[in-house]
Amino acid sequence: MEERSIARSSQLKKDPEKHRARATFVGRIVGVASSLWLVEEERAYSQPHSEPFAPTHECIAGGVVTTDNAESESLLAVGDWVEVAPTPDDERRGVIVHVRQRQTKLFRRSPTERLVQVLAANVDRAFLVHSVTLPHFSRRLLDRHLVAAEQGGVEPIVVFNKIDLPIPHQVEDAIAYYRDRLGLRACLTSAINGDGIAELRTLAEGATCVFVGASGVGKSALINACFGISLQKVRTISRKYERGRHTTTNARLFHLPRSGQLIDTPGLREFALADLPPEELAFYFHDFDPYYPHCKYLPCTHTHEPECAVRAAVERGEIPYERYDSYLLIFDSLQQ
Ligand SMILES: Nc1nc2c(ncn2[C@@H]2O[C@H](COP(=O)(O)OP(=O)(O)O)[C@@H](O)[C@H]2O)c(=O)[nH]1
Ligand SMILES: [Mg+2]
Ligand SMILES: [Zn+2]
Repeated sequence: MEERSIARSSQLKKDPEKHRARATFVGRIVGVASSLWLVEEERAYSQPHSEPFAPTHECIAGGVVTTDNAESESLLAVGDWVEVAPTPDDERRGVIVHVRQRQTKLFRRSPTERLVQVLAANVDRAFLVHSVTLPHFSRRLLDRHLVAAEQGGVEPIVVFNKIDLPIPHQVEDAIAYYRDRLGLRACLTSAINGDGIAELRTLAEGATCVFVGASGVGKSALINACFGISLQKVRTISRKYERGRHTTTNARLFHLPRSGQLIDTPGLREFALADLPPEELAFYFHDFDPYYPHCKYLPCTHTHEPECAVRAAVERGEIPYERYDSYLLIFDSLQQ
């Protein structure tokens, strides 16, 4: 969605209250269709839902949109709470005039712009969806997902999907490591035979949850399985996903029957971390925590310093080499 052309708050420092006073309701962005933002009214959140969708207003971002969020972030994202002014003579339409402060967010570095791209805003949990095979499991991607979730204040839940297929040994080891050693909440699922779906649904209850993961891991299939109906198109794995279409804007929010929301996001070809100085990366690798105080030179980046306790732990096999390797790769990418 074209948002760079939209004037932001700086123009409006003079009289922001007057600008916002045009709004007649508060709503939440739940998706996008034909370049229009779909906004549900706030009252849709106070009642249980019999349908996954509530009625929406199709909104444009007004000529001027003020925001409580940083200028370096996406102006609008699915999950945002926005203030909307009506369009004369058409109550199903509207103009977004203001974006409220995001409480949490899941974000990455935009692959095309100098921008922190918010994939979903105001989410409580992130289901980090990885398939145990097809496409092959990537520890490095999971490590980046975990950092991003913590950065944005979102609780991570690792979903290992496609467990109906044979699980490679290294993936078994990884599952044990992330769940038992790192103590993360993990869920083993199959959208095909229904394993783990009830648990997934329980974990999503009463919260706003975003599903993120590479293309083809089964996000849409899992969401469909949670609802028991086909809400989202499930792609055939053989089809190449279209290049250049990694906007977040076809993310979509659905209401669970009792309470809670699920947000599906499109498969992302890249997931680069944003807004993270390299020297802070180690603080997100919690298996380094017990060793860090014993590094000789503090602060220590655990990359080249002599008598580094983290590196020693890797050499003794107490931290898996793959985990440290992924740290080094992310560290390098953050330095660029
Ligand atoms: N064997 C197996 N295939 C799955 C499972 N979940 C999804 N798939 C298949 O994986 C492909 C991609 O699924 P999709 O939901 O579109 O992935 P998304 O890109 O993450 O939304 C489809 O062919 C699905 O049928 C699963 O648990 N087991
Ligand atoms: Mg999908
Ligand atoms: Zn160190």
